Amino acid sequence: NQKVLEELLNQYPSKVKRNRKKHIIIKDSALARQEIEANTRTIPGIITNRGCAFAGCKGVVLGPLKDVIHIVHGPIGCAFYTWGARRNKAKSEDPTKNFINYCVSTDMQESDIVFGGEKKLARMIDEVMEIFKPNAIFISATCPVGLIGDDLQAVAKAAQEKHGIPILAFNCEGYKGVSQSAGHHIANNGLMEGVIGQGDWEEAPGKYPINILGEYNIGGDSWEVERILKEIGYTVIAVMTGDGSYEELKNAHVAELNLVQCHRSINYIADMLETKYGTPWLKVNFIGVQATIDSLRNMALYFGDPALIQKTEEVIARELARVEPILGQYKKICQGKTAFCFVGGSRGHHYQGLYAELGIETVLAGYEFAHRDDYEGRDVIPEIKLDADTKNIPDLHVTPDERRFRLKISPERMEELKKKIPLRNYKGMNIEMKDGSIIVDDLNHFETEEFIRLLKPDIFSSGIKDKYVVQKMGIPSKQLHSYDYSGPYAGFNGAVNFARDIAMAFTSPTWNFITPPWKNEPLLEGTIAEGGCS
Ligand code: CFM
Ligand code: HCA
Repeated sequence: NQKVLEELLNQYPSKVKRNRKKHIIIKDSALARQEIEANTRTIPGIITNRGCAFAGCKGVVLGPLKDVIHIVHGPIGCAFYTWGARRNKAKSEDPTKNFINYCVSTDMQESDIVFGGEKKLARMIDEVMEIFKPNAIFISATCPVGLIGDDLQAVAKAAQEKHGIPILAFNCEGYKGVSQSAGHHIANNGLMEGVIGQGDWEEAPGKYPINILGEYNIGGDSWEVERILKEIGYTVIAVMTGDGSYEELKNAHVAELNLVQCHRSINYIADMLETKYGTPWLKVNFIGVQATIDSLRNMALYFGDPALIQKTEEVIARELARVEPILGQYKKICQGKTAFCFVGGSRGHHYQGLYAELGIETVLAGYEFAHRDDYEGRDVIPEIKLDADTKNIPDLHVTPDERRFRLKISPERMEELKKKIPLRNYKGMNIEMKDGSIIVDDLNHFETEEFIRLLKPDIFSSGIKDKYVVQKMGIPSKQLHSYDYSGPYAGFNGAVNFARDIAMAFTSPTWNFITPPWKNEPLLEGTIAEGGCS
């Protein structure tokens, strides 16, 4: 693979080669450590898959909150981009409080850019109040708003006084960071300051109260996770933010444990909740059968109640007996195949376990916008150099809540448990990858095509921006962002759905009609002779 990589990099101009080289590694466990460059600026024009800070804030973290009206202050294209494409599902007991299908925007025009958009935004808030009466309004900024200097915070404050509901403004202009990741951080800070802890609950309404962080209910994932957890006996206080709501989130402080599924997008809140309320967080992964089982066992161990541990084992045994025979059938089709697994900030890692369960080896993986700790593990955090782009979004200064801070477990028990379960910890993707596999940060379209040509995977998984290019190369492509209109893929039922969809991708007769370019004869044949023309 070293040769493959050299061949690829040599096609770049030398400056680009120097840059990209730092973002690509070939896994070699003989080396003490392998550092990867991540969370730095993309080379302009290289055709990255990354999105912007607005996408990370409004589109990813805030957007799924269903009882909130999300106003996109900006040109209509930015709002349109976040309208339903992510497939974060939501249903509500009260249908008048589920706004998930709406897309609300100030639709800024040239005149607003010239004369300012604040008045238009204030009018829009009045209109939203008249039509929807939401539990809260969130305003998200797009690039031009920051460039012309509209004061969102002032508009939000005045409107909040006028209408008497929480109105929060997020300065998540697209250019605020090098990717979606900056937007996650901005959203985390805003939710922590303006939502979590605003409720008046002093204790949880049921046993084993937990929050699920970094679970966005894409294709119904969180419904499957909640099905399992509720059956075991957990009380889910809030999901952040899949099928979530302002109403749930404001009481999230009463949980005894915070689960973290996608660490990249929400580790900031997980840490802040521990500092403020004394609630530890546990890294979980509900993608894949074994990962789901491990997560359930770790949770039971944290609470340490024998009845809970027993119920956990009962549910695991029953679910396994149900799904294993079905998975076995699909495995026969998938066994021995290879995959590329390139997704945003955590799925590039999480889906490898599920692929492996089907007998599929991941030969190339990476993230669009993850940080070094998502690749190399949390231990590396103190070494990460903070550049100006990162410092752009400061960490909130959080202190223990005078009234509500309570250590949920003693420091001794914490130390003991940390040896057994990933409390406050995650290991990173690289550790689990096989020697010789390729790890790429911020993969671009040129590298996608080149790596496919060189490694010829049986399946490619990424997003909408590269899916069709790859399928035209004759390789089935599974979107691991939107799940291609399918899902859920989490939990036990999700593993079955995923296996079915992947097996279907391999067996589809479509591929008989497409010949990959490298299997074709040269497009031009013949000799060029001087003189004649016939
Ligand atoms: Fe987390 Fe996500 Fe992901 Fe992400 Fe995203 Fe997404 Fe993703 Mo698309 S929060 S980092 S910013 S798991 S939207 S639900 S699929 S890139 S890998
Ligand atoms: C985003 C959202 C996205 C895009 C997916 C894709 C998602 O980054 O703004 O490129 O296919 O999951 O919907 O990541």
